[in-house]
Amino acid sequence: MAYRWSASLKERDVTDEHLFINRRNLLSGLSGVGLSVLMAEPAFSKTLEPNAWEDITEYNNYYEFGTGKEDPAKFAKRLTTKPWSVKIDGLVDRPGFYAFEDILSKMQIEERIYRFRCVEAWSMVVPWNGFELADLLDLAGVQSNARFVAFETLYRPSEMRGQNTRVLDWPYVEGLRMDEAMHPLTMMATGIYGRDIPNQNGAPLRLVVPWKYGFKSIKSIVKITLMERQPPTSWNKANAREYGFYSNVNPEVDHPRWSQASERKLGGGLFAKREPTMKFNGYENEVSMLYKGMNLRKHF
Ligand SMILES: Nc1nc2c(c(=O)[nH]1)N[C@H]1C(S)=C(S)[C@@H](COP(=O)(O)O)O[C@H]1N2
Ligand SMILES: [Mo]
Repeated sequence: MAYRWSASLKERDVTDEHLFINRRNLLSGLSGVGLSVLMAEPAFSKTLEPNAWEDITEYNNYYEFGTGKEDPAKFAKRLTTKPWSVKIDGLVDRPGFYAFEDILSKMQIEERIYRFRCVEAWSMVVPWNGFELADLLDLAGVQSNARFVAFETLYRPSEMRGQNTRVLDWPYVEGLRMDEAMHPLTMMATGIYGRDIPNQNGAPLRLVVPWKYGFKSIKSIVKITLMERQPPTSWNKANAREYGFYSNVNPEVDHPRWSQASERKLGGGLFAKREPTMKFNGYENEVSMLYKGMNLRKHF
């Protein structure tokens, strides 16, 4: 528990439109483990109207299955996700292979409705099911000198046709700073709309970091490593000028090739109006303290 993130979440922070809290749980303890029962209830706000199942599962980025938005839905079906285990290693007390079924049985599955903002300036709202990354890391026991978390996607070219091309350096890798990883908004998703997460969305478990651009939310994770040094990340390796380590959603810092000031929500049709993008994707109250004093233009 020692490394669990604990901000002084105020009720006005957690009851705003972005994160609906189960009040009973909120009152039962904002300290320590109490944060793991932050619950997202069905959102009422227009801006958090969940997208349709089809929007969420038929328009994807998952380069292991091709670079087209329709490729993952077409080609991810043949991916075998049973059995599955996650290797947790590095600076942990209990390194080893954690079977997916065992992880599930130990985690408290909740539903959280999050806005999801892709770096390509589209967004959607997804009712995820899953658990906090912090709870998974607690299973392994994070050591005090760990400062970063590295993630790795499955490498299996026989089932992932895109891995036979060199469009990215495989396996796909991502990383978070320790406090980002322990933040209660950071989750491991195992479902959408109460159903198992489809292969194209990252079965059987993928990261969701709602205040960062979509590519940070790495899919089909097989390895998590706690480390002292900042780990490499796939998009930063592919193009360091365009993709930094932090990749926080920020309308004030444009991508070198396009504006990040606005976005189009999926499913609105051809004439959908663009909406202004919000700092930290609308989760500013919850996460801005993590970046206090940092120059976000430099650390983009
Ligand atoms: N392993 C892996 N994870 C990945 C990607 C990928 O190509 N491979 N694409 C990322 C990008 S760019 C986005 S926008 C999101 C898309 O998630 P979704 O298809 O569930 O909407 O997944 C991210 N996670
Ligand atoms: Mo993306």
